[in-house]
Amino acid sequence: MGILNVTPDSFSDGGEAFNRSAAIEKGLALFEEGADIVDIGGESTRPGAEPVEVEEELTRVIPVVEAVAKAGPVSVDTRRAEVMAAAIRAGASIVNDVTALTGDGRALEVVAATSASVVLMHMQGEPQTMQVAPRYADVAAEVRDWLAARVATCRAAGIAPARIAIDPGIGFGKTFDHNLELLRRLDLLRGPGHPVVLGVSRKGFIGHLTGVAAPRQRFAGSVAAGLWAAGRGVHILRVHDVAETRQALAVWRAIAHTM
Ligand code: HH2
Repeated sequence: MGILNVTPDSFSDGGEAFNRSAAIEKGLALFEEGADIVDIGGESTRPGAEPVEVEEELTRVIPVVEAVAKAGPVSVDTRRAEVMAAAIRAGASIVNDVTALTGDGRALEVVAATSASVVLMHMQGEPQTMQVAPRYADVAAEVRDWLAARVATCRAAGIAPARIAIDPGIGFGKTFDHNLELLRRLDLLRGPGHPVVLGVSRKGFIGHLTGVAAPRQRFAGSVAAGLWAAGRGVHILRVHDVAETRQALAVWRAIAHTM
């Protein structure tokens, strides 16, 4: 899953594709690099980010979804039911929601009424405050149980199990230690039987580990974490550097599958 942020302030690539035609071009390039899905978002969810108005989010995202979805599968990274509905009408086939359809009272019914798939991500708290004091007794078990409960709610609302994927939400209301513990125990997430999505690309824990302050320079650390995750059964990696990740996965897969 290649990341396309149509935002001025994303932590990792802020402003790079804020212009509409640049965003469309980048989305198409991600498919050419080998992305199976392009994930399009119009609101930054980095720690401390300010929410954007729904009209602004629609203006940023919908024309880009419409153009990029002609070239391949598109997911829309949003917490707003109105944006989900409009993006699905514009051609998105997946809703990627960092609030797991809890952030908007209408999100569950909007997704259930369509044939779109959904990525349910775990987050403790809200982006504005989530890194203030994240707390868990057992982070991996709690994240797994919370996601299993969200899956049950989605299924009860009429979303077929085959349409649901789960994501532990690395960096969303988690300390450095919580992130590492979640990555170490990724196998726990295979319990509920849904595809696992993971976003580690350029994230803060890599900077914390390596001292690399600039997110764009965290590529090697991102690939290391991605390969670790692939080895633990993660199905979908949400990444900025698609071609390089593809290359790393091809090598890993050839070795791992011939052992
Ligand atoms: N991480 C980000 C945004 N959306 N969605 C899923 N499913 N999993 C993630 O880990 C995830 C996500 C944050 O990364 P990015 O989009 O690069 O930055 P920003 O939130 O600043 O737009």
